[in-house]
This record gives sequence, C-alpha cells and structure tokens, in this order.
Amino acid sequence: MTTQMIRHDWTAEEVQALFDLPFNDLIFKAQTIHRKFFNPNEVQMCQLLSIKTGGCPEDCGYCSQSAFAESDLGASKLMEVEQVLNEARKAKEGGATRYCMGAAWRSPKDRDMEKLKAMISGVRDMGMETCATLGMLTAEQAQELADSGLDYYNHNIDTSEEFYGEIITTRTFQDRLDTLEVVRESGMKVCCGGIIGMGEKILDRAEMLRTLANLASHPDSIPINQLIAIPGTKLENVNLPHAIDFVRCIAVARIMMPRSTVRLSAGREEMSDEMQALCFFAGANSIFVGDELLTTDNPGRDKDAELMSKLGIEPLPAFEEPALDKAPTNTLLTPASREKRA
Ligand code: SAM
Ligand code: DTB
Ligand code: SF4
Repeated sequence: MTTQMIRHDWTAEEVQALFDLPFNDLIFKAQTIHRKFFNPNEVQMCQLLSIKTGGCPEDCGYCSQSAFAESDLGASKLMEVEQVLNEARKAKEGGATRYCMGAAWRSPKDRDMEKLKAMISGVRDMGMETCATLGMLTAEQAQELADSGLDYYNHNIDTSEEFYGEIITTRTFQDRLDTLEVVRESGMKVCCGGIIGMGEKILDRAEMLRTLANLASHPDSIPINQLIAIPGTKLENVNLPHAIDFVRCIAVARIMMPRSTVRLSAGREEMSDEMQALCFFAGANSIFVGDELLTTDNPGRDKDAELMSKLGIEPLPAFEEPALDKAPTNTLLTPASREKRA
C-alpha cells in the first residue's frame, strides 16, 4: 500500500488533475496521506542564518542578495566560525532542531571549505541537524561537506524548467539538477523546493512538483516559499498568489511526495493564522522559526508559539524524520508514545 504511494512516474495530466480537484477533496486526500506517514500534530522547527550576505553574481529575479538587485544590502564576508556557533546555540535554546546556513554564492570557493566544515561539525556537535545552502557544488565539495557532518543540502529548482529562464539567466535548470545529483551521491539528504507567486502559471507549479516527484528519490525536505516581493528586485511588483492557490500547492506536494517533510518556508509574515493552519492541514510539517529568514523578517517565536498552541501543534524532535524508501519510523507517534519508546 505505502510503496504504491511512493511514485516517480507522475504524468503532467495526473498532476493537473490534482490541482483541478475541488478544494475539499484535495485537502482531504492530502490530510489522509499525511496521517499515514506523519503525526499530524507535529511540525519541525528549523532556523536560518545568512553566513555570507549579498554581492551574489547570480541574477535570481526574486533575491535581494543578487548583485543585480538594487537593494541596500551591501556584500559581507563569510562569518567567523565562533560567531556562527554562538547564533546556532541561541537557535537551539529557542527550540530549533535544524540549523540551516545560507551563503550568497554561485558556488563555494575551495578556500572557504575549512571554515564551512568547522561550522557544520560545530552545529552538529550541539545536537542539531545541519543544513546548508551554498550554491552549486562539485562532487568533491559535496563529499567534503557530507564527511564534516552536513545532514541536508538545500538547493531549490524554484519553478518549472520552462519558466526558469524568466527568473534566472546566469545558470540553467539542468545546473540545479546536476548539483542535486552530486548531493544525493555524497549521501547527504536533499532539500529542494521552490517559490510560488513569481508570476508563474498553475502549469508551472504542477511541472515544478512533477520534476521533484519524478527524481530518482524524492527530496527528503521540500521548502515551498511564497515570494517575498523585495523592493529593488526584478519581482518587486509581483502580486501575492491567492491563499487558496498557495495551499493547493502544499497539498499537491504532500500527495505526490508522502514521506518528505514539506516546509512552509518564506512568506509567513504575509499569511494569516488561518492560511497557515490550512497549510498544516494540507500536509506542511516544517517551518522556519526566529525573527529573520536570511535577509527578511519572519514571525518571531512568541507569535509562532501562540499559533502552535492554538492549533495544538508540538515541535518535532530532531532526527525523527522517516528515511525515504524505508519504513516510516515516526508514524503517528504521539509525545506520550515517544516517551514510552525512549
Ligand atoms: N545561493 C544559494 C542558492 O541560490 O541556492 C542559497 C541561498 S537562496 C536565498 C535559497 C532559496 O531561497 C532560493 O532558491 C529561493 O527559493 C529562496 N528565496 C530567496 N529569496 C526569496 C524571496 N524573496 N522570496 C521567497 N523565496 C526566496
Ligand atoms: C528556502 O527554500 N527558503 C529559505 C531557505 N531555503 C534558504 C530562504 C528564504 C529566503 C527568503 C528571503 C530572504 O530572507 O532573503
Ligand atoms: Fe545568489 Fe542564491 Fe540569491 Fe540566487 S538565490 S542571487 S544564487 S543568493
């Protein structure tokens, strides 16, 4: 039963049919699948840190850190290891179980690798899962990062292959897939998703999810971002998608990739509590916590704590995600049953 649900052969028509379902049917289907693989009342808490901000040579139309954006960010140097570890310690004290370090690079330079590895092993030693997003990697770099204790590598495809060139011209969709491949080969887990609300069609959303689901292995984590239209970027004037259309994307991701963590990522500042609740109901089970994402604001801890308490949602403990293509380990584990098991 469960193996039939893990598919890598979705057709465009099948995905479109999911998007076309009446909303209640879609959400019911997504929630039913979600419950087979996860405790529906647990959400993972991740925290981000920009370890190298601004001055990026890529021209991603949504990003404030691109050298092509007219933002007042400026370019900073790679942070010192101790500074990163101090920030990570604070994140852990605040309840984060995964720490994601992001750098505004096309790809890391070999001279940066020692510092990066020290950051990764330092965060791992604190008992948090580690994630990094540093741009394109060679197979050697991916292996070095994996060997230093990097659990996840985030590298988004952002949108459909067809729409990609409208948003980014300094690299191709295939470049992204190539890095995902070396990440997977290195043994690290893949974190890969995209952005909703860049002016793409529903077909582009469907094709983006189809690309992810038809990879040889589903990404272990799938961040679904709502565009933050940042002043000075090419997409500064793009309107927000309708909340219902955004929730549909979460639901379709959940149905197509049942064992993956679906992260309700950027854009929560613009979302009502009700919209976020619908996203969790549609199968999102991870968020970024803390006051900031990389360069933009995020709802702070107090606001999130209030929402989680209203919804009866508890934080997912570290290292509890089911490994892909293995039997799920945390299916329907309540906090009480987890305590009993421990
Ligand atoms: N430079 C690395 C890269 O591009 O892979 C890592 C950092 S980049 C900021 C990570 C992801 O954040 C992007 O792929 C994009 O999906 C998301 N992102 C960036 N700016 C965003 C924005 N304004 N709104 C929503 N998502 C955004
Ligand atoms: C992802 O998909 N979203 C995060 C993380 N991966 C690195 C980043 C969101 C960035 C939002 C804009 C900003 O703060 O600069
Ligand atoms: Fe650079 Fe990443 Fe921003 Fe693109 S999304 S401009 S690669 S930091």
